[in-house]
Amino acid sequence: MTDTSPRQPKRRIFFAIWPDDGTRAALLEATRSCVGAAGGRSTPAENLHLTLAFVGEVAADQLAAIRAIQPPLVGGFDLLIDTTGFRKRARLLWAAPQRVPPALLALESGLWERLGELGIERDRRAYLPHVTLARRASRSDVDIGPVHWSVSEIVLVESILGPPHSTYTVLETWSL
Ligand code: 2AM
Repeated sequence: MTDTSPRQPKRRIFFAIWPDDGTRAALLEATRSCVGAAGGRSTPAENLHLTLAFVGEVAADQLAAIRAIQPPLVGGFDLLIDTTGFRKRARLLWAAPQRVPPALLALESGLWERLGELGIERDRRAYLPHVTLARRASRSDVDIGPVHWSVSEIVLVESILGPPHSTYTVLETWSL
């Protein structure tokens, strides 16, 4: 018998802040020596981003509902990327703001509130906003110059896993 309800292919998605060309160039410039010193597999320039909410794999109907979300309009804000860190187990080198703006946290929690209404629960890990610079890296203690990142929109992104790297496609953009 023909299966009339084929399994929907799932898509891996997340909400993020994506740098514009100028911010991306500044991030690259500020982190070049740090990434060079840490070795490993550096994030391709076009993949640099800061994740707001990682949703994971969703079916088509769930994706449609997520695309229709109205994110909390917290207004534009500035991020100052001025530190780096290292996640030992994943050997992941990241850059981050030392001071996390309240608007960023409001955005993240507001998104999860809306996702919760769609039955999507967040994982329990604390939110640590960061830009992944390299994987399989070694620890680097090189400081980075501050990068001013003016945030005025957020995006919903689809991730297709590599190798060698994930490919990211912006599905939706919202102005803050
Ligand atoms: P990472 O770079 O620190 O691994 C796309 O994969 C984006 O979602 C990346 O920014 C990635 O963060 C993040 N991500 C992947 N899996 C995740 C998970 N289980 N929880 C939170 N963020 C995740």
